[in-house]
Amino acid sequence: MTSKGSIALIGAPTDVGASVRGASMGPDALRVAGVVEVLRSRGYGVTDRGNLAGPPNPGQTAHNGLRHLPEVVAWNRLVYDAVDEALGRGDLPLLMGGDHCLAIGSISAIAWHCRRQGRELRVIWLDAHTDVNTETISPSGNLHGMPVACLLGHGPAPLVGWSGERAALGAGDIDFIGIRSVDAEEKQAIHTLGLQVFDMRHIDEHGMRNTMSEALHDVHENTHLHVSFDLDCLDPADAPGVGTGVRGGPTYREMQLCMEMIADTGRLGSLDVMEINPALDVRNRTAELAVEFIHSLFGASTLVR
Ligand code: B3U
Ligand code: MN
Ligand code: MN
Repeated sequence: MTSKGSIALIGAPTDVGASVRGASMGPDALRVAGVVEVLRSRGYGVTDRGNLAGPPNPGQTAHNGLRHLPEVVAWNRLVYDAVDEALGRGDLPLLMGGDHCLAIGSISAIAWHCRRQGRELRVIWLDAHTDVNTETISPSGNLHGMPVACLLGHGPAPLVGWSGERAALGAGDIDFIGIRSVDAEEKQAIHTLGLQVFDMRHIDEHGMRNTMSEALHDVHENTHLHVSFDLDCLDPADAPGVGTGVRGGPTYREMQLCMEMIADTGRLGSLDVMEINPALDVRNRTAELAVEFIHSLFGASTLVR
């Protein structure tokens, strides 16, 4: 197969934004599960850029509604630079987390590049949670519950404005899929901001096919599609290796269809694979599942070559 383009794997081994330790081992779990081989089998050139080296997890409690803010800023700065460099080289960046706070750095760098190139950024946020808390409303102070707020221009000042504008994303630029756990004040924020949330009830009532058709309906040839995949989007029965699993996620088949429909757009430009926690997993099942979904996201399907 001729090369379709090149993918840069970026490992960000940290859990500074999470409530539970262990997501720092996610990048190696994905490597062990064969992420490089699967992408190569799809005809991509793959360079594993190795792991970023940021500060350790100090294991502190929240200060002023935020836990580990300096460490979260430092890790996101490293992620921003690595994603920026990959995009500058013309590679498709695949961020291997690490907890979901790191999406601030990756999506800010992508937004900056999209603006420079006159491309429209659309984000598909696959998660059990909406991650739109801020320091004033978060019940936990954990920054992995706040990346969307930061990207919309509403988080703590040191994590806002990285894309060169106050907001890396407008409310209409992000679609949430698989949501089933939203904090009380977060719910308020979703309505105030006017976010498009396809929760599990929507998927139950309309099916994954209609849900994804709706989410992807305005993707066009100038769209850069970014997928931010939190593995806790899946049902914990299938994906036990996550820190904050919530019962009642999409089935394996539904998630495969979701990935295939994204692949069909041909507009996938970048990917985050987040929150895999090998310390809580069973024989690396969650990383292996992630790799199967990555396979579909990059175009594997039963009958189409
Ligand atoms: N909404 C809760 C829980 C949570 C959000 N994201 C994850 N967990 N992974 C919070 O702490 O903000
Ligand atoms: Mn998340
Ligand atoms: Mn989540």
